[in-house]
Amino acid sequence: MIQKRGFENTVEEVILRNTGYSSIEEFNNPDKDYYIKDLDKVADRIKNAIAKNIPITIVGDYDVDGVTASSIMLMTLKHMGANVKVRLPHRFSEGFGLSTKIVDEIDTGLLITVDNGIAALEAIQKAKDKGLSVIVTDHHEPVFENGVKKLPNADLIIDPHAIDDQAAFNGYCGAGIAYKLSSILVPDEIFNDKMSCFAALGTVSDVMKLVEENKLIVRKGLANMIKKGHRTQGLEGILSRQFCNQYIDETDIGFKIGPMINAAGRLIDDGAKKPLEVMTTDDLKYPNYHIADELFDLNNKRKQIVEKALPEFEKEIKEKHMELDFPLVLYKEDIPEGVIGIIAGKLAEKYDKPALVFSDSEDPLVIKGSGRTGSGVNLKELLDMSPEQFTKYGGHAEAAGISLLKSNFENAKKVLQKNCKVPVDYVKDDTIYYDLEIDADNLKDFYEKVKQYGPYGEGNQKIVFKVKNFTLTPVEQRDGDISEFSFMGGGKYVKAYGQNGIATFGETSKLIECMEDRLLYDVSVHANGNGISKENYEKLKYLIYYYTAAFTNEKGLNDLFERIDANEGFKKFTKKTFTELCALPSARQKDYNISKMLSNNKPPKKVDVIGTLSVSYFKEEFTYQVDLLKMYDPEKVLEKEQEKTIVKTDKEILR
Ligand SMILES: [Mn+2]
Repeated sequence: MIQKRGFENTVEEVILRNTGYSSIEEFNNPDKDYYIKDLDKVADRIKNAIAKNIPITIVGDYDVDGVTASSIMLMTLKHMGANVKVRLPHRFSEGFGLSTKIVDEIDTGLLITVDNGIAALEAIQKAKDKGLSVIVTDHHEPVFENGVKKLPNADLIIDPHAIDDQAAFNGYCGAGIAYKLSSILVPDEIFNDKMSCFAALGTVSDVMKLVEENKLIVRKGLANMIKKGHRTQGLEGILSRQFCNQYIDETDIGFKIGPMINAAGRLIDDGAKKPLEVMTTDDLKYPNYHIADELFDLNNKRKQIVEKALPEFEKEIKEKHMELDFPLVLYKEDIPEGVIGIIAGKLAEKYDKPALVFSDSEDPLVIKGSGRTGSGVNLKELLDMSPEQFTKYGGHAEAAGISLLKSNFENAKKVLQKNCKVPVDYVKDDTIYYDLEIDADNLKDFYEKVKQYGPYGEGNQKIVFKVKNFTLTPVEQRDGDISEFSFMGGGKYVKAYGQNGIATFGETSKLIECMEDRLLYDVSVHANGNGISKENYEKLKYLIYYYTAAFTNEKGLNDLFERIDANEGFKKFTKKTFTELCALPSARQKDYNISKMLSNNKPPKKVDVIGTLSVSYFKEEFTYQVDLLKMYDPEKVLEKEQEKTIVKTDKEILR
């Protein structure tokens, strides 16, 4: 089913509905003073400590927000000449945030927490007892005991989320707060630009609402991420590894950059220090793409682990007839704790029911699990029904972390399945909703407006638009020309959907130009006349995957890779091979499918299109890309429904 959501008729009306503001002026609020009380005091305290050469230890966290917050604080204090180091918690052996174990390691000086600390009452008391000064900067919930809020015994606390009326806005992430502090401590524009990149990464990755100052932080960060000299050299390396160094949008953070920063911390106990080290490196000569290679490889490894484990779980579900289990409760040894949440999420989505996935922990008697909801079940409430089953648990309605005795797994599973019920009002909804119907001739105005109100994501969801009677024209085919595949295809991809606006509008040609540069650079680095190393060959495969993903289905890609392996092999791989391969039909299968579909319906063919728009930062401008949710012949809509012809977007394929 396809249905209009709401009665709104303009972009502004949809924005107000989605964000809950009563007027566009209030949503924009360009001159609002985003103060945080006590931030000056914190700044003075830090300046004092530096003046007296007091050692400073920053304690952050291992997720993207924790690492970016730590990066900001570390670089800021170093810039000020501080004697400073960072200690990130070890994911498996220590768990989240500041612990008494970490406090034990710090002999003297000033301890500053970022993205954690508000709930570390015991550890902070211990630090104070040892004579340390403690500054907490955090955005998490405080501890409540018998309904009474208990704050840590720190010298100063910044947590607008935990402390009422501490700030004009209380939705910052850890990196956002670190960024605010950094802006006071180092009022240097270019330095501040570099820090804004980290703040934007933390804000989007921690799924903060993209309103108020968060909106401004993310805009600023995205704009700087594509500017040489306004991002650290290390971050540039990370961005370039994901092809986001020249143009980027907010979803790239969530799907490409964030996962790469997270990967090391997911797989290695103290892995989070790797992205910290990379991101805070800023003294290399450009280009520096290689410095992020380790993170890139770890992220691929993380993907491989998930890709390998997922079918194993699915097989078990099938073999043991667990399809009707509700929730799914599964255990498998040897799966890194850091990826079980990803697996639980994928299973929950696939089976549309809650999924709890367990694997071994550092303690042989205890297994650790991660739960994700499905069918509208509140996971927190479910776990609260049988706390005696777990050694530790926590979380919220959608996601939870659980530890339990290995010997109690089967029993806990039974109890969970007995207690878990589908909420009575839950109905699975496959309807594709759109917000606005746009006339094909007005697309350009629509894009301009969409751009104004971004970034989109949490708290400001993308506007889904429908264009009726869109004119499709067949795709031209010019095989063998390198400028014709890949991102040149990006332009073509768009072109395939009509010439009324999308194709001819935007900065597609410039985008093509810059992608071509990147492509040729990568090919020349990885493949010279003497072939390439096996390691670089793997990277090159990924490049091909990336460049062709917009057109290629899974089978097409596999065909392509098989062909490379069988006929060429990495030893013979050259730029020429690359060019030839890219011209192969299998690399362009989706392109062909679209062409076929179009030529079967000799032009001009009118279709209805439902999609969202991605607005990427590019140089001083923007580029636009349509993420297609559905394209259908309105006359054959029923037939199409049955065929489920939802065309995947690049992002879905890459995911
Ligand atoms: Mn956070």
